[in-house]
Amino acid sequence: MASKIIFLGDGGVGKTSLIRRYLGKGLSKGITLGVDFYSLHNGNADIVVWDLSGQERFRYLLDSFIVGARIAVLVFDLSRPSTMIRLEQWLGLLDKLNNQVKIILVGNKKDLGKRIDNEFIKQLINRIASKHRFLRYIETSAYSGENVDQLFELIRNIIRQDASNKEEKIRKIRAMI
Ligand SMILES: Nc1nc2c(ncn2[C@@H]2O[C@H](COP(=O)(O)OP(=O)(O)OP(=O)(O)O)[C@@H](O)[C@H]2O)c(=O)[nH]1
Ligand SMILES: [Mg+2]
Repeated sequence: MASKIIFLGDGGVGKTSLIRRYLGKGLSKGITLGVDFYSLHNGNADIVVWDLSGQERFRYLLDSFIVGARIAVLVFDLSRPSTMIRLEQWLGLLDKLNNQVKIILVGNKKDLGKRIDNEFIKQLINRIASKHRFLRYIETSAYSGENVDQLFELIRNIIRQDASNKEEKIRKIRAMI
Protein backbone atom coordinates (compact mmCIF):
# COMPACT_ATOMS: atom_id res chain seq x y z
CA MET A 1 0.00 0.00 0.00
CA ALA A 2 1.28 3.50 -0.81
CA SER A 3 2.25 5.82 2.04
CA LYS A 4 0.14 8.87 2.55
CA ILE A 5 1.84 12.26 2.87
CA ILE A 6 -0.14 15.44 3.49
CA PHE A 7 0.85 19.03 2.67
CA LEU A 8 -0.99 21.53 4.84
CA GLY A 9 -0.81 25.15 5.96
CA ASP A 10 -2.59 28.43 5.23
CA GLY A 11 -3.96 29.36 1.81
CA GLY A 12 -1.37 30.76 -0.59
CA VAL A 13 1.78 29.66 1.28
CA GLY A 14 2.92 27.62 -1.75
CA LYS A 15 2.00 23.98 -1.00
CA THR A 16 0.84 23.21 -4.53
CA SER A 17 3.74 25.15 -6.04
CA LEU A 18 6.32 23.13 -4.09
CA ILE A 19 4.83 19.85 -5.31
CA ARG A 20 4.46 21.05 -8.89
CA ARG A 21 7.98 22.47 -8.92
CA TYR A 22 9.35 19.13 -7.77
CA LEU A 23 7.42 17.34 -10.51
CA GLY A 24 8.61 19.84 -13.13
CA LYS A 25 5.09 21.14 -13.76
CA GLY A 26 5.64 24.88 -13.09
CA LEU A 27 4.07 26.78 -10.18
CA SER A 28 0.46 26.51 -9.04
CA LYS A 29 -2.30 27.68 -11.36
CA GLY A 30 -4.79 28.74 -8.67
CA ILE A 31 -6.13 27.76 -5.28
CA THR A 32 -6.57 24.07 -4.49
CA LEU A 33 -10.21 23.05 -4.40
CA GLY A 34 -10.43 20.70 -1.42
CA VAL A 35 -7.56 18.34 -2.24
CA ASP A 36 -5.36 17.22 -5.13
CA PHE A 37 -3.42 13.98 -5.33
CA TYR A 38 0.02 13.28 -6.74
CA SER A 39 1.71 9.90 -6.79
CA LEU A 40 5.45 9.38 -6.54
CA HIS A 41 7.14 6.09 -7.38
CA ASN A 42 9.55 5.22 -4.66
CA GLY A 43 10.94 1.73 -5.19
CA ASN A 44 8.70 -0.68 -3.32
CA ALA A 45 7.42 2.08 -1.03
CA ASP A 46 5.24 4.29 -3.24
CA ILE A 47 3.95 7.62 -2.00
CA VAL A 48 0.69 9.47 -2.50
CA VAL A 49 0.88 13.19 -1.76
CA TRP A 50 -2.38 14.74 -0.59
CA ASP A 51 -2.21 18.47 -1.34
CA LEU A 52 -4.80 19.95 1.03
CA SER A 53 -6.41 23.31 0.47
CA GLY A 54 -5.59 25.96 3.06
CA GLN A 55 -8.74 27.94 2.29
CA GLU A 56 -11.18 28.46 5.12
CA ARG A 57 -14.16 27.28 3.07
CA PHE A 58 -12.71 23.76 2.74
CA ARG A 59 -11.88 23.36 6.44
CA TYR A 60 -14.83 21.02 6.98
CA LEU A 61 -13.08 18.42 4.78
CA LEU A 62 -9.79 18.45 6.61
CA ASP A 63 -10.45 16.04 9.47
CA SER A 64 -11.00 13.09 7.18
CA PHE A 65 -7.97 13.99 5.04
CA ILE A 66 -5.55 14.11 7.97
CA VAL A 67 -6.33 10.66 9.32
CA GLY A 68 -3.84 7.96 8.30
CA ALA A 69 -1.04 10.24 7.05
CA ARG A 70 2.53 9.10 7.74
CA ILE A 71 4.18 12.49 7.23
CA ALA A 72 2.69 15.99 7.47
CA VAL A 73 4.54 18.71 5.60
CA LEU A 74 3.47 21.86 7.41
CA VAL A 75 4.11 24.91 5.25
CA PHE A 76 4.18 28.61 6.11
CA ASP A 77 5.22 31.69 4.14
CA LEU A 78 8.47 33.31 5.32
CA SER A 79 7.27 36.66 4.01
CA ARG A 80 3.89 36.53 5.85
CA PRO A 81 4.23 36.20 9.65
CA SER A 82 0.50 35.51 10.10
CA THR A 83 0.95 32.18 8.33
CA MET A 84 3.45 31.13 10.97
CA ILE A 85 1.24 32.19 13.87
CA ARG A 86 -1.57 30.10 12.42
CA LEU A 87 0.60 26.99 12.51
CA GLU A 88 -0.65 26.54 16.09
CA GLN A 89 -4.08 25.78 14.69
CA TRP A 90 -2.74 23.31 12.15
CA LEU A 91 -0.75 21.60 14.89
CA GLY A 92 -3.86 21.46 17.05
CA LEU A 93 -5.67 19.60 14.26
CA LEU A 94 -2.81 17.11 13.90
CA ASP A 95 -2.81 16.64 17.65
CA LYS A 96 -6.48 15.84 17.68
CA LEU A 97 -6.64 13.61 14.62
CA ASN A 98 -3.26 11.98 14.07
CA ASN A 99 -0.76 12.19 16.89
CA GLN A 100 1.52 9.57 15.26
CA VAL A 101 2.24 11.66 12.18
CA LYS A 102 5.82 12.83 11.63
CA ILE A 103 6.13 16.53 10.95
CA ILE A 104 8.39 18.38 8.51
CA LEU A 105 8.18 22.16 8.93
CA VAL A 106 8.72 24.21 5.76
CA GLY A 107 9.27 27.97 5.52
CA ASN A 108 8.55 28.73 1.84
CA LYS A 109 9.01 31.80 -0.43
CA LYS A 110 12.55 32.35 0.76
CA ASP A 111 13.18 34.31 -2.45
CA LEU A 112 10.88 37.10 -1.19
CA GLY A 113 13.07 37.77 1.86
CA LYS A 114 12.49 36.64 5.43
CA ARG A 115 10.13 38.65 7.61
CA ILE A 116 10.22 36.18 10.49
CA ASP A 117 13.20 36.07 12.82
CA ASN A 118 15.19 32.94 13.55
CA GLU A 119 14.52 33.14 17.30
CA PHE A 120 10.79 32.93 16.67
CA ILE A 121 11.32 29.93 14.38
CA LYS A 122 13.52 28.22 16.98
CA GLN A 123 10.87 28.63 19.66
CA LEU A 124 8.25 27.18 17.35
CA ILE A 125 10.46 24.19 16.53
CA ASN A 126 11.03 23.54 20.24
CA ARG A 127 7.32 23.64 20.89
CA ILE A 128 6.59 21.24 18.04
CA ALA A 129 9.40 18.87 19.05
CA SER A 130 8.19 18.72 22.66
CA LYS A 131 4.72 17.55 21.65
CA HIS A 132 4.95 15.97 18.22
CA ARG A 133 7.24 13.72 16.18
CA PHE A 134 9.29 16.49 14.64
CA LEU A 135 11.67 15.59 11.79
CA ARG A 136 13.22 18.68 10.22
CA TYR A 137 12.86 22.37 9.41
CA ILE A 138 13.64 23.41 5.82
CA GLU A 139 13.50 26.82 4.09
CA THR A 140 12.47 26.57 0.44
CA SER A 141 11.51 28.55 -2.60
CA ALA A 142 9.14 26.99 -5.08
CA TYR A 143 9.97 30.00 -7.25
CA SER A 144 13.77 29.53 -7.46
CA GLY A 145 13.66 25.81 -6.65
CA GLU A 146 15.91 26.22 -3.59
CA ASN A 147 15.75 23.12 -1.35
CA VAL A 148 12.73 21.69 -3.16
CA ASP A 149 14.50 18.50 -4.26
CA GLN A 150 15.99 18.18 -0.77
CA LEU A 151 12.52 18.33 0.78
CA PHE A 152 11.23 15.50 -1.39
CA GLU A 153 14.41 13.44 -0.97
CA LEU A 154 13.89 13.66 2.77
CA ILE A 155 10.30 12.44 2.39
CA ARG A 156 11.40 9.56 0.13
CA ASN A 157 14.16 8.51 2.52
CA ILE A 158 11.90 8.45 5.55
CA ILE A 159 9.31 6.35 3.74
CA ARG A 160 11.98 3.92 2.45
CA GLN A 161 13.44 3.65 5.94
CA ASP A 162 10.00 2.96 7.44
CA ALA A 163 9.34 0.31 4.78
CA SER A 164 12.63 -1.46 5.40
CA ASN A 165 12.08 -1.37 9.18
CA LYS A 166 8.71 -2.99 8.61
CA GLU A 167 10.20 -5.68 6.36
CA GLU A 168 12.88 -6.36 8.96
CA LYS A 169 10.22 -6.78 11.66
CA ILE A 170 8.24 -9.18 9.46
CA ARG A 171 11.42 -11.19 8.74
CA LYS A 172 12.13 -11.48 12.46
CA ILE A 173 8.60 -12.60 13.24
CA ARG A 174 8.73 -15.19 10.42
CA ALA A 175 12.05 -16.48 11.73
CA MET A 176 10.44 -17.06 15.13
CA ILE A 177 7.58 -19.16 13.75
N1 LIG B 1 7.79 34.34 -4.80
C1 LIG B 1 7.29 33.13 -4.56
N2 LIG B 1 6.00 32.88 -4.84
C2 LIG B 1 5.52 31.64 -4.59
C3 LIG B 1 6.33 30.62 -4.02
N3 LIG B 1 5.57 29.52 -3.85
C4 LIG B 1 4.34 29.84 -4.30
N4 LIG B 1 4.31 31.12 -4.75
C5 LIG B 1 3.14 31.84 -5.28
O1 LIG B 1 2.20 31.95 -4.23
C6 LIG B 1 0.86 31.80 -4.74
C7 LIG B 1 0.14 30.70 -3.98
O2 LIG B 1 0.78 29.46 -4.26
P1 LIG B 1 0.02 28.04 -4.14
O3 LIG B 1 1.04 27.01 -4.42
O4 LIG B 1 -1.21 28.04 -4.94
O5 LIG B 1 -0.37 28.05 -2.60
P2 LIG B 1 -1.17 26.93 -1.77
O6 LIG B 1 -0.51 26.84 -0.46
O7 LIG B 1 -1.26 25.69 -2.58
O8 LIG B 1 -2.59 27.61 -1.60
P3 LIG B 1 -4.06 26.89 -1.40
O9 LIG B 1 -4.21 25.84 -2.44
O10 LIG B 1 -5.03 28.02 -1.57
O11 LIG B 1 -4.10 26.37 0.00
C8 LIG B 1 1.00 31.54 -6.24
O12 LIG B 1 0.81 32.76 -6.91
C9 LIG B 1 2.44 31.07 -6.40
O13 LIG B 1 2.96 31.41 -7.67
C10 LIG B 1 7.69 30.93 -3.73
O14 LIG B 1 8.48 30.11 -3.23
N5 LIG B 1 8.11 32.21 -4.02
MG1 LIG C 1 -2.84 24.65 -3.31
